[in-house]
Amino acid sequence: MSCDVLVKVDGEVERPLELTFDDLVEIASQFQIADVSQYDSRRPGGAVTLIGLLELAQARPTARHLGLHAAADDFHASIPLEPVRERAFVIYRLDGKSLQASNGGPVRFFIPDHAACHTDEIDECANVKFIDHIELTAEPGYDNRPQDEAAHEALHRNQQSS
Ligand SMILES: Nc1nc2c(c(=O)[nH]1)N[C@H]1C(S)=C(S)[C@@H](COP(=O)(O)O)O[C@H]1N2
Ligand SMILES: [Mo]
Repeated sequence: MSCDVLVKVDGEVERPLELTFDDLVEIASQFQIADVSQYDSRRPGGAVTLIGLLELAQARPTARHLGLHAAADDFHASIPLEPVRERAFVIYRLDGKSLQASNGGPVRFFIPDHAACHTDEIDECANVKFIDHIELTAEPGYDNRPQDEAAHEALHRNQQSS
């Protein structure tokens, strides 16, 4: 199981990555967050910082947007990179194991101080669960986050949480 690729990082990078659980665990400690509940008490788990992934992948200066793709439920967001570069992280572990789907695992993108849903490009809806692909792009990419209250409510009605 730990040899399965959980998330790939590609696009405007010098060194595309395909990361397994073990690869994530082995990322340097300066890029690890042992417990993300310090940022949001409702979120348990450990994470690696986005900046850590960008350094590993050697993101190019042309990388201006961040594509967050969840094939599992076909949910996608594309957000400007600069405002989240230093603060976003991906949650991937809980109690030494891979993060469960009930917590958005195996890999969940998270911006600690996000805006309320659809009030900003960088909103709570951009905290994409089940991400399998992080794509750095020069231009804004595909985004199917709900656009308005009705679409948002319909989405949440189909989900277990929130
Ligand atoms: N893959 C995926 N990620 C998703 C969603 C989704 O439907 N699918 N919903 C988003 C929306 S609209 C919100 S508000 C948050 C909710 O996160 P929570 O369920 O952990 O509270 O997850 C976001 N991430
Ligand atoms: Mo949302």
